[in-house]
Amino acid sequence: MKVLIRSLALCSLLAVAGNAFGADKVCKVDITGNDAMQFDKKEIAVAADCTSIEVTLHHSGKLPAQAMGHNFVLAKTADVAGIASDGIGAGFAKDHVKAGDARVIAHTKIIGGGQTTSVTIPASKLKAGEAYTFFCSFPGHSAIMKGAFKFG
Ligand SMILES: [Cu+2]
Repeated sequence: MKVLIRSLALCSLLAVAGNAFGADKVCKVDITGNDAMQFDKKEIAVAADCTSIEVTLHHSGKLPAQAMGHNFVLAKTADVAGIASDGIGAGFAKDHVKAGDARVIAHTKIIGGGQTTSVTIPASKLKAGEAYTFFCSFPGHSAIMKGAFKFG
C-alpha cells in the first residue's frame, strides 16, 4: 500500500513537472496513406507531456476518396473491430464512422488522393499506458491500415 501511494505521488509530481509552466504543448504527428492501401507508419508514439496532439493525414495517391479513401481513427485497441464494423454501415458520407460513437476518441474525415486533413486530440482524452490503435475505417482497410498509438 505504501509503495502504491508513493508511486501515485511520483506520477502526479512528474505530470506537474512535465508541464511546469502550464503552457500548452501541441505535438504534431504526420501520417500518409497511399493508393496501395497502406499507411507509412506502423506506430505512433506521443510523449505524455503533450497537452494536445495534432494529427495531419496526407493521401499521396491519385485515386478518389470513393475508391481508395482514407481516414485516421483513434480508439482503444479493444474497440477497433467494433468501430470498423459499424463504420461500414455508417456510409461514406459519414466518413465510415457511426454517428456519436463514444468508442471513437478522434477521427478525421475521409480523403482521396492528393488531399490532406487533420484532427486535434486533447491529451485529456488519453491515458498513459493504455493500448490504443490508429486505423482507417474505410471498408476493408483496417485489417492492413492500422498501427499502435502509444501515449506516455
Ligand atoms: Cu483507408
